[in-house]
Order: sequence, then structure tokens, then C-alpha cells
Amino acid sequence: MKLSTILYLSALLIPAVSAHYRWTSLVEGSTVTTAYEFVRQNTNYNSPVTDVTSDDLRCNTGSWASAATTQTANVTAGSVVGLALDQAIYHQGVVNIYMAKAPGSASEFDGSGDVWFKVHEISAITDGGQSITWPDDNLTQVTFTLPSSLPSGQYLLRAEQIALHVAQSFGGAQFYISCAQINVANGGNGTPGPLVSIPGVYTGNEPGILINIYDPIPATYTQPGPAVWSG
Ligand SMILES: *[C@@H]1O[C@H](CO)[C@@H](O)[C@H](O)[C@H]1NC(C)=O
Ligand SMILES: *[C@@H]1O[C@H](CO)[C@@H](O)[C@H](O)[C@H]1NC(C)=O
Ligand SMILES: [Cu+2]
Repeated sequence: MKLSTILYLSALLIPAVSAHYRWTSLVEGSTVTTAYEFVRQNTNYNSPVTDVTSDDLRCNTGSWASAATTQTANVTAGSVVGLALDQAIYHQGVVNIYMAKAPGSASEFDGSGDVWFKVHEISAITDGGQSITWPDDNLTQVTFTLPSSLPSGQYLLRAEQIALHVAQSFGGAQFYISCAQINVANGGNGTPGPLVSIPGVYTGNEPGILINIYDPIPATYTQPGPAVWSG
């Protein structure tokens, strides 16, 4: 089959706008918790956020209204946590996981200020312009190990997939976001950082956000955001 035919047939198989993937559940170890039990539910249905200067970039549109009714999960430093989606990721892109420590309880924290640090990322794999692989493609969950030096306390845990299929023009990148609320016990004395604000962390002009991923195939890919804090 010609490449154009293959691309046409794959387009038929992918739902265009009706059913985007959403981060709906906290993952604790190997357990996927109930949808929106510990994850703030948003009000933008299946749509992504595209304005990187909007407060909606923090935990998604309308999610603050559900903060108080979202439960906070008890987890321990050094354990595996993550977020799961209602269906597999299908837009080519990359994943970042951020955390922010709440001054008090996570359910009362709006995530404002220079409070966010990156704890995990899944980037693109490039091959000098020969090929580019999106390892977040087809994933239904993303997990990582909380550093054991993470201080105890309540946190927002924010997952972000940046879909890059129409990112060749400014504002084209699509941010699929949710925040979970967790209470970390048995933590350590680490100093997470660098700390950034959300919005503020991105301008939209980053080489990993404003990018044509098809033509030519990028020789390198630069993951947006700060370096990962690994404890
Ligand atoms: C978390 O632990 C606290 C203290 O033991 C408890 O009151 C709370 O119900 C627990 N939360 C959940 C969601 O299990
Ligand atoms: C995701 O699934 C598609 C369709 O089966 C496949 O072509 C692609 O290679 C997969 N991507 C990864 C990263 O496994
Ligand atoms: Cu789409």
C-alpha cells in the first residue's frame, strides 16, 4: 500500500473529535482507582487546553470546582504512583508529570505560585532525522516511583500529555491534563526543584511545543519544561 493510502485508512480508524483520551484515575502501585475518586474532574469534556497562559493549563478547565469533593489518596514516598486514562493516548506527543506541595490540604490548594516541579517525563526518541518514535503512543497509564526523599505532606500530582500533531503553528499544541490529590507519608528531607509556575512554565515557543513533527522529521527533540527532580 502507498503511504498516502495507509495514512488515509488510519485516519478513518481514529475518532476525530468525539472521544479524546482523558486522565481520569490515580494509579497506586498496580491498582487503578475509580475514575475521579482522587482526580479532579474537569468540565471541558474531551477537549484539550491550547492556551499556555491560561490558568486552565494547571489542572484543566473547571477542575477547581471539583477540588473539595475529590478525595485525597494516602500513598508513601518510594512507592509507585501515576495516572491512568479512560482510553489509550493516540495523538503523537510527549508526557510530563509534575507535582506541587500544598501548604495545607491538597483539596484546598489551587496550585498557584512557583510550586511545581517535574517528577517524570516520556520524551520522543529521535534518530538524526531518520525516524521519530512517540513512546507515549497507545499508553493507558503512566506511572513512576515517588522519590523516597520526597518530603511528607499533601500534593497535587499533575499529568500532561502534549499532543503535537498540529503543533506546527503557534497555539497548535494540545495539552491533555488532570490533577490528582495525594497525601505522601514516610517522606524524606529532599528539596524538590527547580520550581516553576503553571501557567508560566511554557511560552508556547519552545522547540518541543512549536514544532512540525512530520516534514522534515525532526533530527532531535527537546522536552519542554524543567529537568526532572529524581530525589
Ligand atoms: C487517609 O488516612 C487518613 C488518616 O489515617 C484517614 O483519615 C483517611 O480516611 C485516609 N484517606 C483515604 C482516602 O483512605
Ligand atoms: C501504537 O499503535 C499503532 C497502531 O497499532 C502502531 O503503529 C504504533 O507503532 C504504536 N506505537 C508505539 C509507540 O508502540
Ligand atoms: Cu484530536
